[in-house]
Amino acid sequence: MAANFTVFSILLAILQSHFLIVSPACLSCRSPWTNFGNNCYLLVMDAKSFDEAEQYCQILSRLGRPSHLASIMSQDENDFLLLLIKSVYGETGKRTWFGYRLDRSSNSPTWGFIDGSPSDGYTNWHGNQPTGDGDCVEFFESAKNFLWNDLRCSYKRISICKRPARF
Ligand SMILES: [Ca+2]
Repeated sequence: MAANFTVFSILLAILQSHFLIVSPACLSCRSPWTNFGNNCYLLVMDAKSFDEAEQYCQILSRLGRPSHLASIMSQDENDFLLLLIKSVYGETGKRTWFGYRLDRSSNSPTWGFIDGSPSDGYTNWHGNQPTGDGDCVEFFESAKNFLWNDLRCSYKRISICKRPARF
């Protein structure tokens, strides 16, 4: 009986370790994508214009998991992206495109996330931004925060793609 119990314990341990290895959280983002919440993020280090950066992100879409320049819905998500960029570029980070721009399709232009996320909540503009000197938005490190600045979409920046994680 004791031997059977030992065998059972070993089998249980193997099963537990197996399920830990294949749990969805571990498979949700594959390198070089990084997981945060329900999404995966990719730092694209080739400097591109805003439109080039968005086109590149879209190429990385998968079935049911559209990829776009990243929307930023909270300070936590903003802070995560700052850490991601600092992990490559050091404490001063680097000026980076994300998926926020001025939509001029109506008579009254409005700022919005290009992945369609609701844009009536979180923003993190620097000082007196937006100053109206461009329709696209970068963020840059300032006082341990990652603040937003509008500028011309043709400027070349590194960028962040975002797509839903696998479940
Ligand atoms: Ca500006």
